[in-house]
Amino acid sequence: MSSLFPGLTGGPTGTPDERPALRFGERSLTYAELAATAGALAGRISGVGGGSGRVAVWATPTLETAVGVVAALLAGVPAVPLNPKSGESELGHILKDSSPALVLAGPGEQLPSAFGSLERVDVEVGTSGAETVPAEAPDPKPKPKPDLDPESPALIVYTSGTTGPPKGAVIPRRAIATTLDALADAWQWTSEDVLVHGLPLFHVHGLILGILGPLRRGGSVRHLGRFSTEGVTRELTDGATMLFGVPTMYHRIAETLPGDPDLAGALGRARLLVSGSAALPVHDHERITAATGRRVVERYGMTETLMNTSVRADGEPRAGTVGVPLPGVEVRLVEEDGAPITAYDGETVGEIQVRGPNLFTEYLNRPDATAAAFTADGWFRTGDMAVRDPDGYVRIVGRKATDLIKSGGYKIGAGEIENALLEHPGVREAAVTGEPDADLGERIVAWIVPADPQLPPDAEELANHVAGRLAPHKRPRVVRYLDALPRNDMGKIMKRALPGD
Ligand code: MCA
Ligand code: AMP
Repeated sequence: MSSLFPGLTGGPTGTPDERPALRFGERSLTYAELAATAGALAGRISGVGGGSGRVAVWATPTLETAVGVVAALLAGVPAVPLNPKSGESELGHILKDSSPALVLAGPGEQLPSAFGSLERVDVEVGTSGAETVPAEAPDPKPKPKPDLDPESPALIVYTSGTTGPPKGAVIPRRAIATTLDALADAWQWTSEDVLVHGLPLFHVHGLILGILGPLRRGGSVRHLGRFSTEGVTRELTDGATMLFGVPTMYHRIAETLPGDPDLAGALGRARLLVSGSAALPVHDHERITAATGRRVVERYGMTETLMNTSVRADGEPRAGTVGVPLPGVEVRLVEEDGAPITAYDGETVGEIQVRGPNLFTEYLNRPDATAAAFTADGWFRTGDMAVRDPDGYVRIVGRKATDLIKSGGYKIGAGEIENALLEHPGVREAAVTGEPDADLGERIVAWIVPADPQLPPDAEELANHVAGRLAPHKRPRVVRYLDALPRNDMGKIMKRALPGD
């Protein structure tokens, strides 16, 4: 397989040059600088020992994270991006499950005690021209290891299920290359494009699409560090051509637009505005189009499948749909019993199943879960429910599992939050649901039976408890107290019977 990044390793675009590759705030790297910096680090971590041969990456929204991941990919060493706000129990689980040989982190980063004595390698990134080229890397064109199998693991990305702790989706090099090339076709994405976004770098959206995407195209990315409408305005006014975001970000844009003509002007200049990770409500689509004259394009993906469908840049934009299957991706809808649905009638609802080179390989250490996720003939069961319009546009209408919550574009399993809540001494019983939220899509609601009804733990305490164990985005935003949870004859909690749910 050819290199993941022809612009870094030589190829049709030639030797790495002075074109911009990455920019985070005031700090940036050209292709030549990135090739030298990541190439030197790749040499250092190539063939890491320690059993698994994997490296963890402390995935802050920084240049160091991008360089660390690129170095791992150049070295052919699987990288495990870690949410730097992971709580102790989630981080402990991921480190135990993925058993990295070392962790890559920015020089100033304080790592939590969960890392124990794990070897740490600082990602040193100078950003002023010649200083960035380490002496030991005279060749400005790092050679990818020649024996890199397209099926070999590139990244292990942790994703929540309905119950239990997150699972590590093993994403091969082949999936990254094919998904990014399919998106290039759908979006007419080229080396001329300058992407702006403020997405986290420990998930597929921000890392694979948002960092590796521009680098594979030979274009550039400007990361905002943290999403803000001001940052979007600044970068789109200053030459950026594309914006990626989750619906919460577009909702905040839609809310800001009426009083912010500069933001409207900046969005109006963009070549492509893309939303994904959750459904963008039609109302937000409409408000953005009314204020800017531009339509937001939605694409549909998953950690396990990377990208499946998209509204094409050269296709008819249609709010409320996720477009058509990407080149090379087979998408079908099936009945409850697995029978394929042949209707393209905009009405018949079925589960989306996907097959193609964009798929992950397996869940790390979870052959049971991997087997359950695929049909006998290799279709991946997404759990998303959809209909298809007569011209093939897919409309997602819901999700099979009520125990999966999408909040701010993050997938969150009800079970892992319930388990965390049950570890609080003031909680006797707990159930977690998602309820509609204009900003987050869904907000996490915790239903609690307190151990002592006279002294129930307050909402802030429970939110902090969950944030500290799992991650802040998994904390309940609302806590409701009950005397008992509704249960069926088998003792199973009946979430649909919760008041107001
Ligand atoms: C609040 N904070 C706390 C607590 N409460 N920290 C500790 N303990 C607490 N109790 C902190 C937060 O960490 C955060 O810190 C700040 O307060 C604000 O938190 P919050 O209100 O939760 O966040 P927000 O700023 O409102 O975030 C909205 C957001 C975010 C920016 C849209 O949800 C986001 O980045 N979403 C992106 C999700 C994503 O990338 N999903 C892709 C996966 P601080 O201020 O330091 O930040 S899906 C995927 O990859 C598939 C393939 C796909 O299709 O794309
Ligand atoms: P994750 O497991 O975090 O990768 O999230 C994947 C899930 O996000 C999918 O299974 C969908 O439920 C949801 N998703 C992603 N993109 C979209 C979209 N454009 N519209 C609706 N849901 C989406």
